[in-house]
Amino acid sequence: LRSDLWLTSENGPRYVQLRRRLQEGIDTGVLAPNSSLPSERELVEITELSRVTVRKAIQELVQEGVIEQRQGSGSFIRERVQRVEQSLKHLTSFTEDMSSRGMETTSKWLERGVFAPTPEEVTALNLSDGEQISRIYRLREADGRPLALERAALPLDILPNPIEVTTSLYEVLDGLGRRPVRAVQKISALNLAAREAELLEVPEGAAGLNIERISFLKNGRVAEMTRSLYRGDAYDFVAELRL
Ligand code: 16G
Repeated sequence: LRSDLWLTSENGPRYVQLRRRLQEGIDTGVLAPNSSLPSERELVEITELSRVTVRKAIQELVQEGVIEQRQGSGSFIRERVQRVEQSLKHLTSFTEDMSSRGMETTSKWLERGVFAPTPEEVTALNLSDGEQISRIYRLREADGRPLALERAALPLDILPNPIEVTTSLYEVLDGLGRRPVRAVQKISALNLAAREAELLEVPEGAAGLNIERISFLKNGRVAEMTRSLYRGDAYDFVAELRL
């Protein structure tokens, strides 16, 4: 890490160079997951950079979720999640997506019941004044690791009793003969707010994907509007394009 060995030959601010050096150490396994990072003071001594520079490099790595600061015991290299490659071709459920990868789905329930819709749900689901919806809000985990927060709204004639959903929503809809056959999905980027970040076990402000799915039955009736927040460090969405 000695800065006289690298500082002069590289471009960019010093904290960026240091961050790059630390990232390289992590990528090559010199700094292993769960091991502790040298303290700020030690890094200042080794690199002979200023405390401000060292702190800034560390802050950025914390922000990116590469390292984690634990109260009173310093900074640690976070274990990296295995990224999930998700095709944007088929209308599948979370449970199906995970089981096709040999992973088991579990959910932590945040809300499940009949509630008033949000204004955007009223529009998306073509609801009439005062009409309520079945709400399903859960933290979705694969092999025990949190990957997404999903808040679904369904018209009551599509899903009259949300309590019936104990594992897979699409399985329940299938049983009712109302499995969606088509969906429109919109994906945008966002920084996760404190509460969502905590549930997804990433630092506040970490990158997330905001995915909105509106799905339809065979007869064209809208079946579901689901807003999902996916961990940005866990997903690659893949679409095949043809001329
Ligand atoms: C997927 C869908 C979500 C659907 C859920 C059903 C996305 C972005 N969203 O997560 O709209 O409600 O699957 O999953 O893919 P389940 O049948 O496992 O409950």
